[in-house]
Amino acid sequence: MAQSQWPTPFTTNNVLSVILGGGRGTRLFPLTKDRSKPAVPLGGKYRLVDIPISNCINSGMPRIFLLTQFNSASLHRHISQSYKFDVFSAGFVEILAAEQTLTDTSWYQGTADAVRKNFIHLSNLHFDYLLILSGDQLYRMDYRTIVAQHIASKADVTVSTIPVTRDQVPGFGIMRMDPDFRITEFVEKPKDPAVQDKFRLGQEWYEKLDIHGNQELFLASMGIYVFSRKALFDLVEESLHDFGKDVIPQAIRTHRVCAYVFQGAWEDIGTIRAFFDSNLDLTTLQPRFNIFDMTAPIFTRPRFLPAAKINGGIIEQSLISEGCIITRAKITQSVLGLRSIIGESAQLDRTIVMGSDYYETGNSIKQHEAEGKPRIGIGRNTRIDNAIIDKNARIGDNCTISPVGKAKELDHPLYFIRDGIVIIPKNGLVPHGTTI
Ligand code: ADQ
Ligand code: ADP
Repeated sequence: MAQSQWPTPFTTNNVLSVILGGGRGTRLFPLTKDRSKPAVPLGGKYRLVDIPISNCINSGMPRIFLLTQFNSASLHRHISQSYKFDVFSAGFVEILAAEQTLTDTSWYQGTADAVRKNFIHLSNLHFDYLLILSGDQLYRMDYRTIVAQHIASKADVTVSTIPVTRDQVPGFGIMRMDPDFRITEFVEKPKDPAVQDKFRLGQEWYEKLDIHGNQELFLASMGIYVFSRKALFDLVEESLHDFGKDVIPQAIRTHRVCAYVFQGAWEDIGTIRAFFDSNLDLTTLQPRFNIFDMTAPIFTRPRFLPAAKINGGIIEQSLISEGCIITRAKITQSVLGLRSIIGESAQLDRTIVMGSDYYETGNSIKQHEAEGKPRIGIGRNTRIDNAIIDKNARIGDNCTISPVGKAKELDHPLYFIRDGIVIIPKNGLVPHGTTI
């Protein structure tokens, strides 16, 4: 893996970070039905937004704005209870939700518009460089290296990039660069193979970037940008709504825009399939993303929950979070979130159970039983595969939940299927004996 040739900058006090927390969140629906995208639970105990926030903190850049279209209660609670900075630190995480003002009644029109609409909040603070980050990616990056390259190369804008294969090209902004890493052409999500051909990474870059093999590669934007202060205010004009579609293609014509090449593990987790696969990958023997790397920990809300209690059963390659209670169940390649209750003889395979926000009281359980309704958690003898069970769901006894033999996309009063994965929504109820 090529090491950066750029020195670490002297200070990071001059960097401000903005996390793009999500538009309407349609690609992660129904996980975003009752919450904003940054608040979607990840890896059993984290939330999506913990990834870029932790990267910022670990990079010594703790002044963070989180832009979101919709500020859910769970997001607000999570941010205010997780990120409490010392009085002597300049650190903060501030949520800026799309707001209607007397002069502007529209919501964010896109990523660049979201940043521009918050210029008033940014311009009040001291910064020389603005780091713009996406809110739905799983990776670990020391942002000091990209900022250092930005400064050393005297760029106005630096775009973080990663080599990708041709099948991935239609999902990304793709670019060409000159020998000094200056971006000369940029096209957003090209579908036409003839256009794609023009952007194939030249062989001379393979040695320079220490890439082995002859695989055809393209340089993709990761949606992570560094802007120098003046370039930001000059370039992000009212008529330009998105960074990838509008601002970057325009900027390469008038400003010095450079590429920073990142070669670590990086995944976009903005769709149900990508989100599901990335969560399950955490359960493998050698996950692409290492949650156990304590040199750059992933921070989240500290909770005072008891250890998980396992009353027997078989558990293979799974993540079991704090506060779970599992009774003689079989759990394989699954992620169990906080306070998950798994009933006797249940079988879970390739399933994400997000857990629950609270433990149900004995009275509530009795009352539900009297009404023939399940308690929160997974019922006895229930079998589930390839599913996401969102928080506080009540899954009855003797149920079967599987996408096998069903449409890849489906809306049903009890559940949804997206990308071939069954999703039981937050607070959902699946009666005893149901087959899905
Ligand atoms: P996309 O991921 O398709 O492409 P986009 O939908 O603009 O871009 O989302 C980028 C980030 O901004 C996401 O985290 C999203 O949730 C957030 N976002 C979107 N609209 C928002 C809004 N109105 N308010 C706040 N946040 C918003 C981009 C680039 C490509 C690049 C890929 C890499 O345009 O060039 O290759 O990211 O993933
Ligand atoms: P976590 O980060 O632990 O997932 P959330 O912030 O999403 O937690 O939700 C936990 C919150 O759920 C607690 O702050 C608590 O206020 C709330 N809660 C506690 N008991 C109940 C209840 N009976 N019904 C609904 N919400 C509850």
